[in-house]
Amino acid sequence: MRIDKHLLEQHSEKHLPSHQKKFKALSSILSDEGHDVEAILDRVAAFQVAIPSWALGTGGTRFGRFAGGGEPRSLEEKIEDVGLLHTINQSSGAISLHIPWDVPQDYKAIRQLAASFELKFDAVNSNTFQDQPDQEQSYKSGSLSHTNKSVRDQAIAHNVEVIRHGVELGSKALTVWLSDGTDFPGQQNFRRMFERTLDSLRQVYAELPDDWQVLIEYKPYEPHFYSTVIADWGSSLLFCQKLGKKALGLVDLGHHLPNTNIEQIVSRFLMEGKLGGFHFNDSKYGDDDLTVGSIKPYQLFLIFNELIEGMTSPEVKNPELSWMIDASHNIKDPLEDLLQSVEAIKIAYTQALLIDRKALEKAQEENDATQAQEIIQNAFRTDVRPLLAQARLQASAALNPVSFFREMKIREELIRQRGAKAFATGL
Ligand code: PSV
Ligand code: MN
Repeated sequence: MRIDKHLLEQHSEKHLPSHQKKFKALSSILSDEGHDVEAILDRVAAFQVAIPSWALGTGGTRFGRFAGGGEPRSLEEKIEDVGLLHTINQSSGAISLHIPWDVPQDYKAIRQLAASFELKFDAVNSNTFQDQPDQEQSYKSGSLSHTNKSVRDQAIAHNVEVIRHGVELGSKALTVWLSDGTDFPGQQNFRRMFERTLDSLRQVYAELPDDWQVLIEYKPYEPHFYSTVIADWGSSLLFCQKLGKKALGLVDLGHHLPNTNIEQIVSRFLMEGKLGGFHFNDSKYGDDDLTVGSIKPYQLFLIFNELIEGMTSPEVKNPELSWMIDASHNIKDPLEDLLQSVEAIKIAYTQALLIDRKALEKAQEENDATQAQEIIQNAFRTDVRPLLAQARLQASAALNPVSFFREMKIREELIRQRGAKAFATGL
């Protein structure tokens, strides 16, 4: 489904008077405070968040799946859905594929389709956490860490195949999330599992093109409940340091134990020049994969505070980051949820841009905790939504993405085209 530009213009015109009032008020306050509003708008417009191909359908939970209808049935339709999002918000200009859920058949056609929506291919993801029908060895007891070399070899070969698909599409990174772990004390030797995984990852790393990265994701539990080989940021960093320059850590917000100080982890990774990217989502209990910013928007803002501090400090030398969403939907329309998630990420980013860094540094030097809090919360409590809307207006996107999606009855149209019982491949 393609959106006619005129419909976006009509929508924006309708909402323009109220937007202009808000934008005028905010930009005059920000200018008085010494901010360069034009420069902020440029940064907001440039900030793009990749959409995971597996979040376009309702993922459900292990207790059920309530399909909303009109889900994309093929890789082509997944690209069309991300193209739809990008047309609406001009902020979702990339798609992240998961192999073998999204094996491209005709690279040229897939590349052309993505380009027609101005989409790039973000990191490609390997999957050794499920067995495929045609596969010889089972991953029941692990993949890259398995005790049996044949299983490890199969998992290595799969990762290399994923790199090949990515190269054909123009991706520049492989994301490895390893579910390998144990469920019972004594089940495996921790050190040997680590060593076998490192040996396997070295073989995958050797196949990376020069301009590629491998992003190493960590997760403390699930699907295994006693130990995970890459359980935490320390383990991820260890693998990255041992593998080399092209290996970087990936922070999935849902992959931390409750109350973990994720912003400090971000700062540590950046300090070592080893932060590769993000999987954004939100959670209350575990890897809940909820809409970004729906539960802990302050934490998200504090993470962006560290990101901007690190990315703007001359002493921090970290490569460019991959920004991705990793979410699952059960009751919300996936496309509406993704529009809300991208908005939440950009709100946190924009608020963090407003932090008076010089004043904050002074407060920190003077051990003035009260003033430090005043400074960061002043930025956090600024309603920056008119800046995001203005950036969208200037990019010919929808002033209000979710209401545009509803006004245009996009889900109804997708159901009409694809059917009420169309299921996305993936989770
Ligand atoms: C695992 O929970 C994860 O966060 C990894 O990124 C996977 O690739 C993704 O979710 C989909 O299962
Ligand atoms: Mn993830």
